[in-house]
Amino acid sequence: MSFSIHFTHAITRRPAASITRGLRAVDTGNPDLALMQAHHDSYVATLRETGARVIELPPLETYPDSVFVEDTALCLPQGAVVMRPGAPSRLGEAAEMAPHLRALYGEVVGITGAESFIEGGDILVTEREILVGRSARTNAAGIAELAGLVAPWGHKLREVHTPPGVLHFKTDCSLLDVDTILSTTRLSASGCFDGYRVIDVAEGEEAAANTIRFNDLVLMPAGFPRTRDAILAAGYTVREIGNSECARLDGGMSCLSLRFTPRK
Ligand code: CIR
Repeated sequence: MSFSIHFTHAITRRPAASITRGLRAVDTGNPDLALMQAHHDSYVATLRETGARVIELPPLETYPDSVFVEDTALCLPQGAVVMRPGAPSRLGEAAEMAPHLRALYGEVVGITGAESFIEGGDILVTEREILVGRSARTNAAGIAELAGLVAPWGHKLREVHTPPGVLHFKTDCSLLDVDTILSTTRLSASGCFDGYRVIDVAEGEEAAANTIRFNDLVLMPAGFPRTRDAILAAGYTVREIGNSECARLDGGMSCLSLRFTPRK
């Protein structure tokens, strides 16, 4: 079993009505909560289809972006690291996640430096290394602190760059299998995936780059047929999930869950 693509558990959080105050780079109108909830239901059902245990947390009205649980923690087999989100309105979300991780993991540590900021969306875990993109949300101090925390667990960390104007490193890439990365051309052109097999998303379908490989399935946002066909042609089993409402808030497939196999 490969820890980067096979998981026994996931944690999600139902969207809150306050989602209309969620952060966004460009305002394309408020998300429709009922439609977002319907998409979320199908996301959770698809994760469960693989046999995983999915823990659905209740909505958290205080934090409009709290449906995007990925940003609150990094979950590795050896333990979990609670993040320090760089968006001030999201900082408190990490502490809300910590007790749920402690219930499942033997070891839970945290990013604590006052100047350290890091969000899970900037972290891509592959079988051989952990790539962390510096971004508007993730800084050098946060990356250095994370490197120190995961080194005793045997993980090597490599700092990379998030393309300018892109929210998170993983907005533009995802892992399809232990050797294969789906990426936008603007990111893969930087050479950061040299040594991996790279499948580029179709031109004009950049928003399809944020997928997740979860056990035997690849979950991808609906509406990107050329990229879907490329992933299918490469032999993966694909599930398309509606993402129109999360996309208004710059969110995608990876943002909506923490995926892991905890060691007690
Ligand atoms: C934010 O700006 O923080 C949210 N509106 C979207 C977070 C997406 N999370 C992710 O890519 N991991």
